[in-house]
Amino acid sequence: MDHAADAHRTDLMTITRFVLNEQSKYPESRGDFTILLSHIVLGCKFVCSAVNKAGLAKLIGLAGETNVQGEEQKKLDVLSNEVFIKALVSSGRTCILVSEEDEEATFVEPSKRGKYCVVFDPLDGSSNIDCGVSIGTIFGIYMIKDGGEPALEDVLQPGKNMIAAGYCMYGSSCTFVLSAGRGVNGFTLDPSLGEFILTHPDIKIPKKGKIYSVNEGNAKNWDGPTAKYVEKCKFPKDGSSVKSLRYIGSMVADVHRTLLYGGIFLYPADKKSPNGKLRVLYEVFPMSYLMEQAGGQAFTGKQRALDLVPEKIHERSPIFLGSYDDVEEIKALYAAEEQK
Ligand code: AFP
Repeated sequence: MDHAADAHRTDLMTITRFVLNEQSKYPESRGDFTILLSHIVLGCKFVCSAVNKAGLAKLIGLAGETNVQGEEQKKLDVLSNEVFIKALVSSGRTCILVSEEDEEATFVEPSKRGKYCVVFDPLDGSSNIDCGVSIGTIFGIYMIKDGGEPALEDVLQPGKNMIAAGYCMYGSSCTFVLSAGRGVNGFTLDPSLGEFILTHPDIKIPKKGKIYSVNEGNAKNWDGPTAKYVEKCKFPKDGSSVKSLRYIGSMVADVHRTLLYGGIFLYPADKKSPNGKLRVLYEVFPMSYLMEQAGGQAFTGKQRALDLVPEKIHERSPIFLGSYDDVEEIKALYAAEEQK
């Protein structure tokens, strides 16, 4: 009998236990972050359950229609947003919330305020919902700048100032990936326990990968360096192997694969969208933060992604992120273009 393996199987490291362990390394900590995180985790569990039922829900009424009880079905992304806003406000630890779903930032009323600002996309990849492809929630956390009144400047900070970031992927399993600035850890939801269990400790992205991930349908509008990079992935002239193309069109799923298998994810600028498509605060920054924490890199085509200072809450930026060496190659191509 393998007692060591048995002990491992029965000694479950839940996400709350993990964060409490981390917290105990900081004697001055009052547990606010742990409480905030438990509310984010609750939101993710709710969305996971709603996503799992989405196909079934079609039997009793489509989103936007009325179900058999005469209640209107809320669209999953609208519902997810409401759940997260309520969970975050009720944590009593937040002061400003920026959601992909809401044009304006939410300023939490003074009696429920705390010191954290949360930027999030409650359900990213929503065009994939109806065909059951993996989708996810992405979030980043800032600390309010000083003790004064919360202001928009508190969330218009460079990504490097985030104190934590993560995502939850609703796929064949429900996976929560988190970094609070000391590496990246992955947890998988055990549906029978209703708990996220540490399954991917200290994730490190391979230094170089064999996969590139991009929407090639936009190729005719790409700039020189992006076009050259993708050409090299397919027709390398330096003796290196060709790369495989994988593209789901759901950032959480594409980034999750990149983090575990290595490679590069690109959403570049193009002639039609000079700033790319992805949003700085709740797509580019959290994923860049995780990549750097896992030993990879994230680059905008001009600079380190986490150095960007957003001017607007829904601002967009091109992004290239993934394995250290792969991002290094695209950086060299942009640097060469600048020299011209
Ligand atoms: P949707 O939420 O509209 O499905 O967009 C998803 C997304 O923001 C991100 O998750 C994907 O990486 C990216 O857009 C896919 O964009 P393209 O469809 O243009 O490739």
